[in-house]
Amino acid sequence: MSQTLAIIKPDAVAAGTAGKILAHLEAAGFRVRSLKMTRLTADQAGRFYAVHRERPFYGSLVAYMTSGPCIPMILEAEDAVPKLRETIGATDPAEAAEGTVRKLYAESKERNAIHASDSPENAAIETAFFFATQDRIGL
Ligand code: 3AN
Repeated sequence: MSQTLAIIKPDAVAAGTAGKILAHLEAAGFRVRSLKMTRLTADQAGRFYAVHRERPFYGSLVAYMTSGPCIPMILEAEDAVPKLRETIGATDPAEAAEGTVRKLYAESKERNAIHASDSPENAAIETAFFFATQDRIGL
């Protein structure tokens, strides 16, 4: 078993689809190991997306990610990182496969409902970003 980090983003929380997304993830075979609701500060969102700092959409991305509460969570499954990326679908919902979380629930390429770590290394970094050691269940 391995773990990865997901975030149900502010658009989905505001739209009231967080519960449906959680049910979708559980039905896909993920076990929720830790979960909380939090509202990112601009500093936190900026650090979380530091890799995109030079991109034209960075300011808008930080504004969106701080626009309301989000729900970070630790998910566990076999090959959790690639399995979750497949379950959520492409960044742009217009390009996401049928039945994926983003196809079903994302509004746009920016407001795309859910984040998932893109490598085991980033999963470890992003998990530590949101959860203290005592809140990381199953490690
Ligand atoms: P993913 O979330 O699929 O790993 P990344 O890491 O390329 O995609 O992008 C991080 C976040 O930045 C996306 N989830 C989305 O909210 C936003 N984003 C990515 N590309 C664009 C874009 N071209 N225009 C606006 N927002 C974008």
